[in-house]
Amino acid sequence: VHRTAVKKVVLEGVLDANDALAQANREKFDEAGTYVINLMSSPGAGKTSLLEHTLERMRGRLRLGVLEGDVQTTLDADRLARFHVPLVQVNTDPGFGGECHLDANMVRSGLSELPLHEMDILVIENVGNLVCPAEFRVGEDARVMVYSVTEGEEKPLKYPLMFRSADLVVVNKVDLLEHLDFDLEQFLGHLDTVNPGVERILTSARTGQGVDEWCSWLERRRGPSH
Ligand SMILES: Nc1nc2c(ncn2[C@@H]2O[C@H](COP(=O)(O)OP(=O)(O)OP(=O)(O)O)[C@@H](O)[C@H]2O)c(=O)[nH]1
Ligand SMILES: [Mg+2]
Repeated sequence: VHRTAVKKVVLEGVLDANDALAQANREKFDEAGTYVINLMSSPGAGKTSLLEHTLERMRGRLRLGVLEGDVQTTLDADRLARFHVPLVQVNTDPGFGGECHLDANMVRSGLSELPLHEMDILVIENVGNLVCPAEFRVGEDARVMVYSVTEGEEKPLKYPLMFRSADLVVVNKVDLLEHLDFDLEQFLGHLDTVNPGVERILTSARTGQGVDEWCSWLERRRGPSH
């Protein structure tokens, strides 16, 4: 019990420091008029695949930029380079000790590489992880969680913070539903248990299903004059 109490105090201190930096990021985004999405999921749910569709469809509609967060490699940024949008990769290892999430300070370090004033929307692709990213605000306007139907119906109950803190849940890989025992209604029921009525969009980054709806959501959220 004693050890738990000590750990909690330390974590609260870390989160307070993070919140102050998140607020500083927030002010930068507001000043530039950039709407910011924190895109989170477990590893491999389809964040980068969805971004590939998004950058393709949004060409000429809204000016997007991407901050890619990964423990290592520039593989995701390399996949997005062909869209020629402002793009920066932030690696949490070695620069930040291999953290399993982006925090406000790591995002701040990436912002110096991005022309915020030329961007209507910045998408921050967080490190693939269903726990840590939800604990750290980075100054975002909205949190979008990508969930893959291959992950199992019970995940909202087991990882409630991530599902509860999402403004939108993108339910991806629905093209695979016919091959799985996955019970979509049961999953949506669990989702409503932890985050009642949260917005949801069913997508497939394989077939493109739901991508238009997702892009419309983005445009609506950003609004005409952010
Ligand atoms: N069948 C199917 N496969 C998908 C879909 N979306 C993504 N994938 C595949 O899932 C794998 C992981 O996709 P990514 O887009 O790299 O996932 P991610 O969330 O960016 O992964 P990390 O950044 O490593 O956390 C790839 O092999 C994709 O081709 C989908 O809708 N349907
Ligand atoms: Mg990715």
